[in-house]
Amino acid sequence: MNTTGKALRYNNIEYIQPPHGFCPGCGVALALRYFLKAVGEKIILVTPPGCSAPSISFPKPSLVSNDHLIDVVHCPFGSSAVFAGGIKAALEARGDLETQVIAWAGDGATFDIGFGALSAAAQRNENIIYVCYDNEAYMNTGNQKSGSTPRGSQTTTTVAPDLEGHRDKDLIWIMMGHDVPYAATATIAYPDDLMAKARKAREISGFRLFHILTPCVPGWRYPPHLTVKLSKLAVQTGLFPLMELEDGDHLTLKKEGRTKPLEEYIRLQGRFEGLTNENIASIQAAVEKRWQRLNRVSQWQSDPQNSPDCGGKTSGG
Ligand SMILES: Cc1ncc(C[n+]2csc(CCOP(=O)(O)OP(=O)(O)O)c2C)c(N)n1
Ligand code: SF4
Ligand SMILES: [Mg+2]
Repeated sequence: MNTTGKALRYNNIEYIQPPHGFCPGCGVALALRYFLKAVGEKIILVTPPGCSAPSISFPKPSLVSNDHLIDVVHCPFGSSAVFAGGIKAALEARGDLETQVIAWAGDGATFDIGFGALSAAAQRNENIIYVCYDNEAYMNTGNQKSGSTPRGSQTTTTVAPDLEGHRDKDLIWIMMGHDVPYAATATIAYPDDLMAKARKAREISGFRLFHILTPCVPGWRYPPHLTVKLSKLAVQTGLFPLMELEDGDHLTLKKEGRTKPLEEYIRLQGRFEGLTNENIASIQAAVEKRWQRLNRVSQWQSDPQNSPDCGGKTSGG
């Protein structure tokens, strides 16, 4: 599936060379593989502490392009966006307008600890691509809850899932409030869609953000062969909508394909162990609430008569 409708232009080069440190079945490794296939030439990757940083650097640097190592900068945990913005500004000052600087940060580094830096870089419209690879917890340190951990999921810091007290943090919605040129969600179950969006983002200047769902085998507690299936189910159950945000507020929401019950996704993962049908119904209600909010925005744009500004009626002059 390719929701952008654009012809694909990506290559067959493998930019991640063994040995690398990702676990078998790691969703982050697949996301990075596809992302680099789309934008792998002339890049600098900035990555904070998290699973990616050690996995691409130990036992040896493993990101390779055209027989040379891709430049990777390991930055402090809370500063990926501003670090990348600084590098891009320095390149531009030296006359290099071509090299893309990509921040590649986990959900902890994005939703929580790097949130201020992310917001500042987005507001300044720094000319970078920011990717949040989201495995929905602090996985490199053993699965602590992050601002992206879903309702009902167990972590080492949330023994009893707090369903009623939980509040979501919607990264694309937050980006809408920053008037960014481009933001998109993607999953590794739809690589054509992911790569087409990455190619498209490469052609845009200013701040661009990706939110990519990346299942984690030990953290989500499932067998490694289910990584792609879970990524697909997250979309098919409506938990992780595929969408694109352009020019600050033009939201394209992929509405087709919501065909599966939430339970099918939840019951495959040990992190949701013990949830009752009632619990799942309450998660479903939260999913519907989010869809209603996203739908309202995408409908205002496709049908101005539905705009809250005109009370659902044409003004009539
Ligand atoms: C300022 C700071 N606090 C804590 C840590 C310890 N630390 C290293 S990786 C990590 C988890 C990162 O989580 P996330 O950003 O979600 O990436 P993931 O590990 O899930 O890939 C933590 C807490 C650190 N390196 N620096
Ligand atoms: S712990 Fe999870 S996110 Fe980290 S490398 Fe392993 S599978 Fe990937
Ligand atoms: Mg994480």
